[in-house]
Amino acid sequence: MKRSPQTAPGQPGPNTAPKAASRSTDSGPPTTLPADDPAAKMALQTDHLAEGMPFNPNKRGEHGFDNGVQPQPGATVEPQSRLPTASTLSEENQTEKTGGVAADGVNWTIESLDRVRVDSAGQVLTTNQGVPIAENQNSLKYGLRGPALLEDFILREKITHFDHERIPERIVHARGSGAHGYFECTEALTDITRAAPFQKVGKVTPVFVRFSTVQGERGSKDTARDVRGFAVKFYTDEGNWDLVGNNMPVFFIQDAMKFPDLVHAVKPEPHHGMPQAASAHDTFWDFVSLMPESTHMLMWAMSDRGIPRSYATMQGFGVHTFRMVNVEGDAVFVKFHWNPVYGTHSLVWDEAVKISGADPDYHRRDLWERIESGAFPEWELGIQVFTEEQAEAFSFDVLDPTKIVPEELVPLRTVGRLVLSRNPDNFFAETEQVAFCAAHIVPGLDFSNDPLLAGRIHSYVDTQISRLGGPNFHEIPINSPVAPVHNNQRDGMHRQAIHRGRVSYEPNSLGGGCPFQAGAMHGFMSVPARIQAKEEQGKVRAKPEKFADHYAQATLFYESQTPVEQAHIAAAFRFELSKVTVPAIRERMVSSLRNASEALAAQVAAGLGMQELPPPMPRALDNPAPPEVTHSVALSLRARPGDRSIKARKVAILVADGIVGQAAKDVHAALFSQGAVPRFVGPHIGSVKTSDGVAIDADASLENEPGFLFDALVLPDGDAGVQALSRDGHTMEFIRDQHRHCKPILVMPASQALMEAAHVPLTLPSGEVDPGIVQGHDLKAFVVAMARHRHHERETDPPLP
Ligand code: HDE
Repeated sequence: MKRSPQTAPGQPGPNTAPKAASRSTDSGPPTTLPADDPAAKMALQTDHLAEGMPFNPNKRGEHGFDNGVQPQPGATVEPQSRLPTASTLSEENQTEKTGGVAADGVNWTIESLDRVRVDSAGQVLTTNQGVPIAENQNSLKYGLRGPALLEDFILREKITHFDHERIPERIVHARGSGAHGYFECTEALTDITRAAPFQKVGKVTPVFVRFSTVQGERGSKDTARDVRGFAVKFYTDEGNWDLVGNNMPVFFIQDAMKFPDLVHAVKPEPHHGMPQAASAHDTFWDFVSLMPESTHMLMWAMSDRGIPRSYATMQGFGVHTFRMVNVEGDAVFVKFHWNPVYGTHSLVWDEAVKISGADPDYHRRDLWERIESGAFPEWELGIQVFTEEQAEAFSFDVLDPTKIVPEELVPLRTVGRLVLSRNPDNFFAETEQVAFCAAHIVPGLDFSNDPLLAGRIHSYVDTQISRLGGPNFHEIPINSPVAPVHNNQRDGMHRQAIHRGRVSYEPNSLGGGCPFQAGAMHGFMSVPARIQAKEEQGKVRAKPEKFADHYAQATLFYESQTPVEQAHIAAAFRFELSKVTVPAIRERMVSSLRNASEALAAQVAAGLGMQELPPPMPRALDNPAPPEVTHSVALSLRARPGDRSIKARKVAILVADGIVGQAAKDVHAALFSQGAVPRFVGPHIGSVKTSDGVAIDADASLENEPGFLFDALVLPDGDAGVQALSRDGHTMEFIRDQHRHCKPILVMPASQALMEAAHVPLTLPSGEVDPGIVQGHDLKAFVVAMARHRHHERETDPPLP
């Protein structure tokens, strides 16, 4: 890997100042950032670049015959540095693993992408054949007012390429966002696997990660209630390993045979194409209520896990049971878990609904901004390792993807960490064209016989062939391994490799026998996994007996939630089923829920106005084995609060003419220094006349960034300012939403009046002190309140009037 001359690998670069995340991709100049901050520099230099061209000086010259035959070169402005013309700040950010500021055109993470990065700064416009284009404003015509000419190859090339700019979106997981980073091994696993990333403590493997929703189309909202994809491509020394997982550890179905049915049921209904990015409709609930094995997954999807606050605050899971294999060929079973360092945090439903309107890119923006500001998302990799013999004894079947292995039964071992440290340069080239595949594993890993996994092993390559236009999608830079590729596969659409020689078969002598098979020591080996011959092991379409227990782990999940989480699950079922137009489907679902939890079923039924509960659904298994674990703390989101920092959390500081400027600035500086993202929000963007003459520029307005987009709220001091704010209905909505969504609020003395005007109580419904509302100027207490994220004790269902 190339390194910048200033910095040795692994050493912090010159750019060591902590980059608190006070940057935003939306509204307002970040005038409050220190001038040496890369984000501030980029904003300032971008502004200068734009200023350098106050109008289009070529416009006049586009008219008339004489101008037409003598076009002028386009106007250009020299950027002050490479910053304003780069896609991202990533090369300015340093991490202890990837070193300091990268040299021009160098990625710290995946060097193999460098050869295809294009930087047009200072370059002349050309056709795809590299021919310089003299004039890019008009098509070629016969005379100024005459017909356009077919010979205009420049126009035709441009339009033809444009006509084919879109490619088919993914069948599922169409909506997604990705980032580069690295995986670092923190515990060597040589005893159980020869997989390259786990061979040495400190070993770094580059990765590309794509997060996604499942149901919605490519342009759909980020905050839909849905499962999230969590797909990690490891560019290992021995080829690419894709761990294509989700943010929930189980799935709706047990066999690949049912996947098209599930997806058809959850996607928009085929007659009218509605609803978009939502499971709250007839066909989904019709299907799942006829498939009781989905009950466990429904619990997860209806929990707050279905509406994460951020990709950085959700867990990831490999879902299926996999195998690890050591050099001796001994295999163990393994489950993969990604645990976020920032903790597991979610939205509340009302907030998710509102965000989807105000900012459909909420998660995409959040991921981008975290990485640009250096608040890199990070996860620990935990594994659960168990033997085939142990698995035999479990009450459930480890091949069943609707079952977890409780952490109380097989504890988690933390063996590495994943850090996302670089945004893609180009969304299409990287995030859209990345092709994950459940079949991509490397020596030292292997599959289990999970029948859902088996279908996936086939499916992913197949879908890429039509989505990415042929069998050579592995050569698209984002997909190509850093390990060298040598085989006798040839030709096909869009082939990049230029193979030398005349040999494309094996065995051969004309190529000296190369490329030759690697053999057991170096090559990928499947675990023989011999099954003792049994009479019933002929060809069969059926499931193993233990798969028939559909409810024990649904019950385990529900019983392991805190009361607040349980209430949210009930509310989600109520909401989703209330959207179902067929009463019999609602009843069927409630009858199934009775087998998982009578209390939940009763609450849901009451919420749906059912007079009486339907009888419990008949079970597929009369006497399931008693579960080993009946309560698992790890299943609650509360079990992983994270590092309790306030890093990357967005805080609105309301401002208006007449507020006390210094107090607002002090809060801003204090929050900024702890890595939060404070933003001044006023009735309009731009300058605010404070009572003490301290200059403040509002970054955002009450209108363009409503309250529910922020994690916390600061209400200012200064009577005149408070009065101005209280005359604006937006302020009232802002405060009410913050309160309703259980977020921390700092109320400076004059703003008591704002709370009153918004009819927002300073105490809890019980009359006790609301720990999420901090009065006065007590910033320390406010930061403590923020570290808790939300104050659910404030919540009522329905919300306060
Ligand atoms: Fe996928 N899945 N899936 N899936 N899946 C796809 O591949 C499929 C399943 C998952 O960010 C598709 O490239 C079948 C489970 C993620 O690009 C497709 C079955 C889990 C992503 C496909 C499953 C996943 C996909 C669509 C049942 C969690 C997005 C486009 C046998 C462990 C990856 C594509 C990205 C994408 C098929 C079930 C996760 C059609 C047939 C279970 C995260 O190939």
